[in-house]
Amino acid sequence: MVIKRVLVAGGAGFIGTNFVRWTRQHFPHVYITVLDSFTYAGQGKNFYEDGWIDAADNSAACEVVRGDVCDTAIVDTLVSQADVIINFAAESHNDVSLHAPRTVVETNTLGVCVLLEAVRAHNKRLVQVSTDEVFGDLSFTQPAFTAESPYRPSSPYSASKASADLLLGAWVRSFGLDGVISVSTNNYGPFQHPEKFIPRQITELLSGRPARLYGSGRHVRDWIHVDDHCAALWKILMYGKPGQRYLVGAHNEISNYDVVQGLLTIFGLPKDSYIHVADRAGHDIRYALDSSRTRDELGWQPQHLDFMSELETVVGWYDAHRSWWAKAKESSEKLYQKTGQ
Ligand code: NAD
Ligand code: TDX
Repeated sequence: MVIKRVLVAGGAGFIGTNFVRWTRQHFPHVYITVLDSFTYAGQGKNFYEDGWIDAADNSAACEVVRGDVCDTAIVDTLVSQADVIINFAAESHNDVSLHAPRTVVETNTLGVCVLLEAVRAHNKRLVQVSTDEVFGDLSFTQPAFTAESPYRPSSPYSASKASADLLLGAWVRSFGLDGVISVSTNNYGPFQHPEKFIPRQITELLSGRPARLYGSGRHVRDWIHVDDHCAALWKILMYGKPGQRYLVGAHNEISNYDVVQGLLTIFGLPKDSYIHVADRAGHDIRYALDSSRTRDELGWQPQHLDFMSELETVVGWYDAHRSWWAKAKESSEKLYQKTGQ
C-alpha cells in the first residue's frame, strides 16, 4: 500500500511524538497531520523545537491541528484528506482512570466510534493502537497472552481500550471496514509523561528523592522501546490484514523492583534508595505478550534489546530535558500526594 498522507490522532503524546519523529526519519516523503486536543499529556513543543515544523506556519512536512477526536466535523474532514489513520488519542493513565473515568471512556471509546464512522464514510484504513491490558493480567506462571486470549480488562482505562477494540471488530464485520488493531506492551523512551513509572522514577532520582514502588513492587511489565513499537506500527499500517490483532512486544519481562534497581545502578545510588507507597486499586500483577506471530507474518523484530543500556540513554534524555518535564511533574506529583503514592 502506498501511503502519502497519514493522520496521527493523539500525535502529541508519548508514543505519538515518537511515531511522528520515527516517520520523519524513515519516511520523509509522508505528509503527517497530527490531530490532538493537547490535554495535560500532549505537548506541541515536541515538534516545534526541532525546527522541521513552524508553530505559526505549518511546514510542508507536517501540520498540527488542535481538536478533539470526539469532534465529528474535524475528524471527518481530516480523515477524508488522509490515506491512513493511526489512533493514539487516549487518556492513557490507569491511575487517572480510577479517579476520573468519564473522560477516559469518552476519549478512548466514543472517540474511536467517531473515527470508525469517518473511516467508513471515506473508505480509509485505520490502525487502532491498543494495549496488552485489554487481556487483564497474568499470574507469575501463566504463559504470555496471544492474539486469541479473551478480553478481561481490570481498570476503567483498560475496559475503555477493550471496548474500542470490540467496536473496531464490529465495524470490520458489519461494514467491511479496513481496520486493524495493534496491541503493545509497556513502552519506554523519551517524551514519556513523568506520571508514568519509568520517567517518574528517573525524575524523582534526578530531583534527589527516592524511587517509589506501588505495593510490593513485584508486579511485572513487559517493556518495549518506543522506536521498536513505531517500526511495528508502520509494518501494520502497510501490511496488516483487516480485522487482525497484532501483538507487539519484545519478550522483556521485568519486575518493577528490578527496574528500580537498574535505575539505582545507573545513578550510582545505594540499593535501598526507594520507598514503598500505596498500591494501585486493582493493580494488575503481570503483563506479557507472545508477539511471535506478528514477527513471522510482518517480518518485524525489535532492535533495542539491551534494556539496561537503553534505560541509561533514557535517563540521559530526562537529565538533559529538565524544562520539558518540570511543570508536568509538579502537577502529577500533586495528584500522587493526594492518593498517598
Ligand atoms: P499519552 O497520554 O502520552 O498521549 C495521548 C495523547 O492523546 C496526548 O497527546 C493527548 O493530548 C491526546 N488526547 C487525549 N485525549 C484526546 C482527545 N479527546 N482528542 C484528541 N487527542 C487527545 O499516551 P501514550 O502513552 O502515548 O499512548 C498512546 C496510545 O498507545 C494510547 O491509546 C495507549 O492506550 C496506547 N498504549 C500505550 C502504551 C504505553 O506504554 N504508553 C502501551 C500500549 C498501548
Ligand atoms: O510511581 C509508580 N510506581 C509504581 O510502582 C508508578 C507511576 C507506577 N508503578 C507501577 C504500576 C505498574 O505496575 O509500575 C508499573 C507501570 O505503571 P504505569 O507506568 O502506570 O503503566 P501501566 O499501568 O503498566 O500501563 C502502561 O502500559 C500499558 C501505560 O500507562 C498504558 O497506557 C498502556 O496501555
